[in-house]
Amino acid sequence: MSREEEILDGLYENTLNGMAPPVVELTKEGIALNMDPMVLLFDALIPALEEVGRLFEIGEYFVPEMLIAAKAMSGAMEILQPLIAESGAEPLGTFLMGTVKGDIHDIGKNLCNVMLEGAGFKVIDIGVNVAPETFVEAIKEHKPDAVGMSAFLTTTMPMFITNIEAIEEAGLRDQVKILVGGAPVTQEYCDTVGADGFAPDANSCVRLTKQLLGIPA
Ligand code: B1M
Repeated sequence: MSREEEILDGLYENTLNGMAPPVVELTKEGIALNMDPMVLLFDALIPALEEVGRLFEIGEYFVPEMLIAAKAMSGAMEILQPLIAESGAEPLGTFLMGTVKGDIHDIGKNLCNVMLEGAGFKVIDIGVNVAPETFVEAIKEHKPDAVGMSAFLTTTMPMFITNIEAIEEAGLRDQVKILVGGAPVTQEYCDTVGADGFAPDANSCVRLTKQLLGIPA
């Protein structure tokens, strides 16, 4: 097995087991060996978190295990983020992004932000557990071209409707394109809440944003 393969295996295993220090070390080593940050992300880190979710679902992992795995992944993301987001060009537009009220999941949202920045958007991240009035205030303040809302729980997905209603009531709906996403969200659900689009992953989030804003791919 090559050192690169060992690094991917090590990243997967250590993220799965929530071992933050080796995840950081292996990420740094991978970068030093010129491995593609996207390979580290999509071939090791994200699959590890998917497995964490599966183990949680079948009752082998509990919240603390999910939490330390997420922390381990975040350590790697801090290193990878600036490498993926390097751009330097004039922004294509401004994207305001937040996780809805009641929901504190942020890894998927952060990954979308990194890819959007990498594609040339200016991203304003208003964090997690974002109340409808905070979305409205942030739209007034930052005047984004697009607003992204993430929800990762079936119980918080209905906040999309509440947020969109608040944006409509504030008279801002026609000034922004609204995208929704997150693990349990579907195109059908997107259609029922009146968003402009749904993207299943970070790459499609970039593609869809460009499409909605009329920016060539
Ligand atoms: Co939570 N959790 N969690 N969790 N957690 C899930 C989401 C769950 C699916 C696990 C499971 O049961 N298999 C489940 C939700 C079930 C459901 O409602 N359908 C769940 C649960 C139940 C919970 C708690 C309720 C557990 C409890 O307390 N009993 C609790 C809720 C807390 C809350 O928010 N109020 C909870 C807590 C946590 C932790 C805090 C421990 C931790 C989050 C840490 C953090 O984010 N900083 C955590 C984690 C880590 C997970 C799993 C394991 C991993 C999530 C993740 O980061 N995935 C997750 C299981 C899973 O998803 N397989 C799970 C990797 C990430 C890259 O993917 O988030 O899907 P994802 O994001 C993707 C796409 O969705 C998309 O692009 C991203 C990149 O490709 N995307 C968008 C995301 N946002 C988008 C926006 C867009 C477009 C695309 O446009 C705007």
